[in-house]
Amino acid sequence: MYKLHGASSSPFVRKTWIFMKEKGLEFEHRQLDPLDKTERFLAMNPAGRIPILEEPDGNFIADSSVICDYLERVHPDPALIPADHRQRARALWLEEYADTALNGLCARIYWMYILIPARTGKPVDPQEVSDFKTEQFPGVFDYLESVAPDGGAIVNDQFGIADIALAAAVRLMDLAGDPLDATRWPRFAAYYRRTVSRPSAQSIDKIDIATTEVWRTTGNAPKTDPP
Ligand SMILES: N[C@@H](CCC(=O)N[C@@H](CS)C(=O)NCC(=O)O)C(=O)O
Repeated sequence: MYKLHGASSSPFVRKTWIFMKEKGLEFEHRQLDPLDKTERFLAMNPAGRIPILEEPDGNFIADSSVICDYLERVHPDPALIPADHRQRARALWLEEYADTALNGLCARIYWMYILIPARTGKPVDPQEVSDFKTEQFPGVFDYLESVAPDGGAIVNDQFGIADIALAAAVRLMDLAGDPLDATRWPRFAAYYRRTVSRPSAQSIDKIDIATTEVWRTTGNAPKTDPP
């Protein structure tokens, strides 16, 4: 059976998890603290980042985008990355945008609510959050609002990697307790809610919430599981 290594609060772990569930693949999840760079961790991924996929024969594959692309080739049904060249480029670009520009915002919100207070003992500063959103959110969320579908999926109405990556990042804001403003960005917010209501995404909810509680109370990720 596959093993998926990584702290489940990571949007990149979440993306890979949802992708594997949508494929109907069985796997065991192993917590792996991304900040605890043990020899074992660096042997799995010298870049010291999560997620890492462990194959049944002990082969390791790192990086959520590489893992998803690999699994798409090994398990082509159901297709989650379009075969058409142009649609594939669009889907992978949206995945990249989710992993970088969007994740940068959502992760910052998560840090402001969960990690910074846990590590400094200072409560969240609502003015700082509000200033950050006013300055940074429109550039990304106005764009996503303009491309979000009214119903269905974002690329060729075929659910896949772009929908998963976008939702995996935005979920950080739910976990932080400050969900995306659905009055300001109604179409994107409704589209996001459709993705996270899928069984594949709901299957990680409990562990995500539990992992966030560990970050909130200790300032650290859950301890790395044994191999
Ligand atoms: N491009 C990578 C990004 C992975 C990544 O940055 N993961 C973070 C956790 S969300 C990490 O492992 N950080 C550890 C570190 O930067 O030391 C992917 O898609 O897997």
